[in-house]
Amino acid sequence: MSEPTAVKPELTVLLCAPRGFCAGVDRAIQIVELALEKYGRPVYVRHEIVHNKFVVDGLKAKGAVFVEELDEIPADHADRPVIFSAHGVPKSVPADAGSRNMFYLDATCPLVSKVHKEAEIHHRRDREILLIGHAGHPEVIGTMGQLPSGTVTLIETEADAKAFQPKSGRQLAYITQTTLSLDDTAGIVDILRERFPDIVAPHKEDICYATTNRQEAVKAIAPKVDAMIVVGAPNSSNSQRLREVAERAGCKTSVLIQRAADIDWSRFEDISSLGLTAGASAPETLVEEVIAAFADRFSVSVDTVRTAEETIAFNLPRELRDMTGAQGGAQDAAAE
Ligand code: 2E6
Ligand code: F3S
Repeated sequence: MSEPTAVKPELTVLLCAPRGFCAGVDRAIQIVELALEKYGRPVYVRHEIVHNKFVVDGLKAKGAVFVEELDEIPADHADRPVIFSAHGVPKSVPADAGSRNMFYLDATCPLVSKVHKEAEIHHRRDREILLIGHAGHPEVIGTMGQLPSGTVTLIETEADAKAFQPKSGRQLAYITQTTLSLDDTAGIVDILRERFPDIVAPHKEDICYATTNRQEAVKAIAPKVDAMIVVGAPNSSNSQRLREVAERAGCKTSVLIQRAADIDWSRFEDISSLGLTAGASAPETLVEEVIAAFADRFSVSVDTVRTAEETIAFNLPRELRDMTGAQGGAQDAAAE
């Protein structure tokens, strides 16, 4: 007699929308792909184009070579294109590439470039600049590197905001990293505003639309589920923030995983509902892989919970624009 088939426990998966790729990530990956198509292999990329191993490995397989610094590019390949990652670079990097006569394409997200421009404007207007962000993150290194060393003061925490002492009597201004926690940043900004009521704020929030929308979606779902999974890389700031947002919204089991193979099943034994989202650099195929892994163990029903619509798209660099059809609705950084 055959064994009775084990009945799988029921699991409702609430799928956050929006999730996954943002317009800046889409554009950055497209820049590498189109550069490979136009210029052949290898194409060099400075730093992970976006913080996702799956994306990086896929591009490596197509002929992209990833380096952390330009001097890792062999001298006999100095004529190959080099692409700067979506996170942005200090001014010294294009200057260095220029002095070596390298051809570069800049995949910096236009919304990061917008923050770079704000920094320059504040500097030109003789303001003392504070950058709210995480030390060591490439975006923070890139933004601080738009101005001479020592010009920008990094504020990471509320304690930093309380301890900050202006270096001068000049007007203060703050800018931020694009992928911060909305709530943490609001706390820091409140302290700065309380201490320095005249501090100049960004015209439009520096935390980008994708960060905002993904955090809002997690906030809506996290209180309703037994556990939350964020698909994303450990070095992805926006993905890490999503995991924290879920935890703070009351979800005790809130886990960041790169892909299905990383799931620690002991943490999901007794759940009947699961929230699922993906950071802005995580491909949808990895979300599908996670759902399939749960479907092997549970009788899964998936409900998408949409909290915002996203239609934004960015123009490609001029050198690559002729390679695709017209990009309806695409815009440059200035338009955002
Ligand atoms: C560039 C700027 C912001 O770590 P972080 O979240 O910044 O980066 P990724 O690559 O995970 O996400 C996309 C991105 C690129 N976000
Ligand atoms: Fe840009 Fe925001 Fe994505 S800054 S790369 S749109 S997460």
